[in-house]
Amino acid sequence: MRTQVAIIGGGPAGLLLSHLLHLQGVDSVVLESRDRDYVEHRQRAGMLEQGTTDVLRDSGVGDRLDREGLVHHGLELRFGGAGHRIPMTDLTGRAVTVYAQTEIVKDLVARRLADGGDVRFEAEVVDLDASAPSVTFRSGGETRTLDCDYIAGCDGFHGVGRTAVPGLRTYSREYPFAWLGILADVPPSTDELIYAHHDRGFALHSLRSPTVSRLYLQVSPDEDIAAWSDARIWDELAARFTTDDGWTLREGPITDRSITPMRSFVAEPMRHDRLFLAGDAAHIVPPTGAKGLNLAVSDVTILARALTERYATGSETLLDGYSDACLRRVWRAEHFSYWMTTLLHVDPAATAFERRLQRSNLEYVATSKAAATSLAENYVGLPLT
Ligand code: FAS
Ligand code: PHB
Repeated sequence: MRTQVAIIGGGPAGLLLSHLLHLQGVDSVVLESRDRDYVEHRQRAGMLEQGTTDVLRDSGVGDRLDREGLVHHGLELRFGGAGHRIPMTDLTGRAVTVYAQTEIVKDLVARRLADGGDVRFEAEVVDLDASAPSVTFRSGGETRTLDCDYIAGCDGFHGVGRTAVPGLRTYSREYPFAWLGILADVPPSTDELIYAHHDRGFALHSLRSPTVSRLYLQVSPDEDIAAWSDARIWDELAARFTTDDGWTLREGPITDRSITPMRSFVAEPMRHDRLFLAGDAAHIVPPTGAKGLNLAVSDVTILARALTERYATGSETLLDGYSDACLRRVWRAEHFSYWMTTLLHVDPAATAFERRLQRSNLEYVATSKAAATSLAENYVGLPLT
């Protein structure tokens, strides 16, 4: 088998790359180890930067996003029994959109297949050669080889792509907490996200639609999810969102729950020979800054431009600059995600002095226009240059 670009992984990064390349007449094959149903229903991100919605809309897969996405112009920081709104659009002129990652994946799979795209599910890549280049995958009990000009490793944190880069430099931080995330069939109790800092721990009220809420609780990294009954989850959420003015949290049936570890991770370089890493395959951010999915989109937008230039003009200038171009944006998002995480979570090992500094930081962001603008600018996302 042969194609121009072999794409490992059918998550948002791999599917969007295949779509953007198709629009520029560049062929690709997407190899995804899981089945379609699993990939389309795996609960993950839900907050889109302005740049991400622009890329999806401009590339023709934004119709349902425009119909069903919820545009937000602000968010709330809640601590000390009171809420503090950050008016992001007033401060930056840009907005964010709530639209679940599951829906983006469904839109991209449907569009790729409608355009005659070669997206193969239950096709696990078991080996790759970044210089040949070629990938070896198992599908339907057979082992096959796909020859190509370039390989895109869009296979997430636990994929094979990164293992094929010799001399990789990695940078990481593990956090002493995790997130217990739930999906609930209850109308959201807020029309903008609430990031709550409470002595009992962090909590986030997000949403998926006017009838479905998405909420997160800070728990310990080795938390046993079986120890959390629905009643305990709602009680703990209500406690952490408490305000002096008696704000109430609506409760309802919980339809999905999971625990997500919190880590920061960056692998450099994001290119080795004819192999290019993108998305979670190269970097992980704690979800507090809502950057994971958005970074995956910016990586493949930069990679699609570089591959398109290569096929259109023969020039490899943008390909040679790919890793540096992505890493500038990655480290900005890493810092912002680390900063939001340490601003809002309770670190069990923090000293009394550090807890007071954290409180002062929260009050500064809630009262200083300059500090609020910095948060807003990073949250809505810096323009994709
Ligand atoms: P993905 O991990 O989405 O996709 C990689 C794909 O490659 C997967 O489908 C996998 O099955 C496939 N694959 C792996 N190995 C393969 C192989 N050998 N052969 C073929 N295919 C292979 N971000 C937020 O902003 N908010 C959140 O709430 C949030 N929650 C998250 C919860 C979890 C549990 C995780 C892991 C991440 C979460 N994120 C969240 C971040 C998330 O949105 C990621 O940034 C995003 O999925 C990255 O997309 P991809 O890079 O495409 O990787
Ligand atoms: C989500 O809606 O899943 C979400 C939103 C914002 C975050 C993390 C997750 O920071």
